[in-house]
Amino acid sequence: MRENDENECCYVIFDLDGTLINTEAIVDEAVVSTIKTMKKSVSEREIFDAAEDCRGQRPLEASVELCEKLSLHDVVKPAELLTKCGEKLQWDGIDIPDMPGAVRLLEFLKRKKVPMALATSTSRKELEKKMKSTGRTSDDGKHRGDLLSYFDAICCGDEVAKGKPDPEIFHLAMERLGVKREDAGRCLVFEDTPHGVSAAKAAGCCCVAVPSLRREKFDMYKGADRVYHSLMDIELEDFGLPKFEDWKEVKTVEFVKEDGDASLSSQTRKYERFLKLDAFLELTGPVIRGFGRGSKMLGIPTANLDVVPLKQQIDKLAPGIYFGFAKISSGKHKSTGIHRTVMSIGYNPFFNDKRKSIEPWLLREFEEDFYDETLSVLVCAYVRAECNFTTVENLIERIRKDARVCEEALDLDLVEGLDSWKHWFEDDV
Ligand code: ADP
Ligand code: RBF
Ligand code: MG
Repeated sequence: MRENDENECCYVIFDLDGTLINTEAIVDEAVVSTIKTMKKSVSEREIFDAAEDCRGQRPLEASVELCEKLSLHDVVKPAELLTKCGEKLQWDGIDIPDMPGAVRLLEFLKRKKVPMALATSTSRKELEKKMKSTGRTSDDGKHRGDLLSYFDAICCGDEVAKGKPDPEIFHLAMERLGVKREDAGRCLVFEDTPHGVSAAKAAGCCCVAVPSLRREKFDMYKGADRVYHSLMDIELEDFGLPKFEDWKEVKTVEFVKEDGDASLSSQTRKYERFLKLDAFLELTGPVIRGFGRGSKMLGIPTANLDVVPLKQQIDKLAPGIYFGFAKISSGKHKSTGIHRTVMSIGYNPFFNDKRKSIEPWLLREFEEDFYDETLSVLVCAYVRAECNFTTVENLIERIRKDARVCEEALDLDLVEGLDSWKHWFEDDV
């Protein structure tokens, strides 16, 4: 962990893949089309399901598990499957989504005039392909090519002799930002892999890790000064950088520091808080069956939605706890109105689920269940990262607190921008 020393960061260096952009869905597509040509008897849905279950491992490990799950041993070996999928991956002409929170972070640092560099292992040519604007735009109306416009320096893998974990690329980034070697500690590096963290630390930089390999042991990142679940959770002021101004406090719900929370910012926090999303997100689908844990173990029923057809949408969100609104738009409970909801979208670390789930708890009582009916959820605000708990009572208490954050924020009209979703509130209720 970072010592509370005078090293105040005033430069920021970013890794690209897995840190700022998300290539997961594109890799999935390549995997599906590769396997489809090898084994006709497996359906697309089976492959997507298996891919979802193998998520977050290193490529070869994921390939081994995929081959087992889909019984591919008679048609291909894991290493060969990997090569074949690699050949399918064409970056040009594809719109690659941002990692959740990436644009918010880049925009904020740019506005605060913090010099930034990109230090990517991708070659210049590959980078150009990945960044090529396809004419398609993301939610905020920006072309992908614009991502590069945030940086004062761009360093690619083919500009250095040794790749990460060697520090060379960070030395190059520092040189281009005009930072002397002895001032390396003034650079804050964002990385998603253990190799990247080693490289940044070997260069003498301050480094935060935001692991995208979910099953990587957290101690593989122990060289990092801090590990976060997503870019949404970064506390820039802990590193001497300007503090984000968009969190809103809920002054009726007291903040209690979790055991082992070493962040400096949490020492001074008094209240729970939430972050309104730049773009609200609508998630619609039939309510599916989960493990039945919600009501039985926690006394908190959650109306689960299927993650596979909603993958593209939930990729826009960091795994975590959110709140918003829900309505049931088909089935017996249709037209029961708009309900406030607090939900977890993620892997439920307390239960160590392999697969992501979307679990909205509607903040009202229902006399009977509504499986298979269509639920539409409007996700409006982020509350926190998912966490583990030592006891089930602590988990329950925390979920109930999330509900209070939601109730207070909505009672006090603290979430702006609901007007532009008028149609959603008026249709079908
Ligand atoms: P599962 O693991 O199958 O999701 P849960 O114990 O979480 O089981 O129960 C969820 C089901 O309970 C939902 O699918 C829904 O039909 C019903 N339900 C009843 N009240 C609520 C509520 N307030 N919020 C969410 N779901 C509810
Ligand atoms: N599960 C966790 O493991 N960690 C959490 O931090 C967590 N937070 C939750 C917050 C809310 C608002 C809700 C509705 C659920 C949360 N859960 C969390 C998920 C819970 O484990 C899940 O709903 C049950 O396992 C039922 O499947
Ligand atoms: Mg549930």
